[in-house]
Amino acid sequence: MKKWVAISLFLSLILILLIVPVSAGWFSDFFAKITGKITYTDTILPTSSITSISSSGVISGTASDDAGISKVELAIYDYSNGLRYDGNSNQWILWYGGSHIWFLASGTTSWSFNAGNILTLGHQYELVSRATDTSNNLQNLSRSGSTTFTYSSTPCLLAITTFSLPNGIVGSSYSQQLSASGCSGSYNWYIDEYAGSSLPSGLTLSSSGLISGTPTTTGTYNFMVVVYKDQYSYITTKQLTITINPVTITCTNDCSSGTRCSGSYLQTCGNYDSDTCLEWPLSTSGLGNQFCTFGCSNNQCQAA
Ligand SMILES: [Ca+2]
Ligand SMILES: [Ca+2]
Repeated sequence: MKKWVAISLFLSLILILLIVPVSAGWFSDFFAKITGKITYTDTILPTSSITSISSSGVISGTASDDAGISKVELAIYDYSNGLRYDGNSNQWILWYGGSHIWFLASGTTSWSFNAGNILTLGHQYELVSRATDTSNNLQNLSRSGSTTFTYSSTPCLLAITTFSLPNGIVGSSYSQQLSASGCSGSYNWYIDEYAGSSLPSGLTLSSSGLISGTPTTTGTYNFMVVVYKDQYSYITTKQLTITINPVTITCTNDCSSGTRCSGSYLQTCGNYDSDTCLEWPLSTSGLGNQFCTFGCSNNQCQAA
């Protein structure tokens, strides 16, 4: 009988050990769901790109996100007339600058907009897309799909596909090739130079899109790159940034702490030059030195 009591107690203990954590987890999850304590923070922004335009004016593209896309919007500019399209009133209005006027495209991860009835043959357009994810995050506009095209029987989309550039270091050579896609002919690149748009000093952009040179000054530099093809028939721009960092000096500590005698001077371990490491002061510099009137002995100034 005692044996059965012991076995049943043992089994009960195992059962409790198994059930309690599971139940606790279930209850806490269930409770958290009711009270909304489990909150998922969606920090990944959606992206979108414009992939094609058909001869009938149907613009298509894609969008992606970790949580899902809720909508894709477009903004269209008619460069030939200085107009922008107001998708809400379905009319072209004068473009005096200012923010984009967004209107909805059809679809989400794969989207399209039939612009056939609003485009004019021979006109040049700029097209921008932006996606919103299901957590209501907007696409970062500096990474938005942006392209230009001339509407013709064989329209093509020109887009800059370089979104970011690596940092550089003062005094070290730098070389990065910019990239673009779409349309026939060779790419021609230049920097749109205006106040606040310049490459780091020491760097240049070649007409083939190579940023190269040796940076001379630290800082973060924003600039507008322009690419065009076929005598400016196709042209598009993008804002890019390069950060130039200072030279990182690598060094080793010649000492860690304490003092020592050097001739008749008592020296203190410290940082006496331009690097970040510790060293003994130069005996001739006198920096950090304490004169030992009666000379040094056993790493100490000698007594009189
Ligand atoms: Ca997201
Ligand atoms: Ca030093």
